[in-house]
Amino acid sequence: MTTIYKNIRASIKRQDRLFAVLIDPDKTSVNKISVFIDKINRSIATHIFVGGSIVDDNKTDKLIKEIKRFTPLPIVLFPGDITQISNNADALLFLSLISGRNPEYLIGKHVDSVSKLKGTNLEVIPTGYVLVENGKQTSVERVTHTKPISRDNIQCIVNTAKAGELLGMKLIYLEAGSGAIEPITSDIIRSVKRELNIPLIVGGGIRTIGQLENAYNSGADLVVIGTALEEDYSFFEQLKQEH
Ligand code: 1GP
Repeated sequence: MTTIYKNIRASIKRQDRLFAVLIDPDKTSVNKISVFIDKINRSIATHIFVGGSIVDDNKTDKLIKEIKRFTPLPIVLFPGDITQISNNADALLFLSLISGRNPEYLIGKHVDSVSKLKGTNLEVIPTGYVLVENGKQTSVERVTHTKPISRDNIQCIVNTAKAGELLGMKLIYLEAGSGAIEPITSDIIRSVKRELNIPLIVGGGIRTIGQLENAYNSGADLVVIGTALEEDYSFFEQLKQEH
């Protein structure tokens, strides 16, 4: 099954804006999830991403089962580790950290995950994950022992994203890091988008409607917000669906 990716491509063709709320199982209580999901359901969200850099074993699976009870939205794994792979999700961003040079996060974890993936029905979407420096060290850097690409080196960011596409990846995810001080800049998004023929995801540090709009207007096809919504549910008020 390749429904989710096909739907992403079809939505982009229609010039729809895609929006994912990121839920980090380590920061989210299963008991309170229904209230959060209700807010997501009433918002412009088209996808729910689930994952985090460091998550205790089994938390992800339990949380996804609970999320599914309350929403029809597709649940896409955005895993920091193999332990976060859950057959209860709909799809998996099979992330390769192409901004870094740590073989474990380029191919090692992927090889290790194969036997686990064999037993699932997950739609696996190969995704080039590009970490861009944002002014402070992110948990992705700490966990993966990789350096992000300097935000001033736009050519290197563009070439990295394009190399991902040429390697056959189906999505590129430009990441400033969860809770980043500065989101990915318009210049970077625009420059990457110009060269890409595959959908572009942008996330990290987006806290305002202005920053969200800016990401779309610069060329992001799907924007991800986690921290800002986790910390302040009232932000959902500005993300309501228009009826
Ligand atoms: C992190 O891109 C996501 O991987 C979302 O970042 O938590 O800063 O919204 P925030």
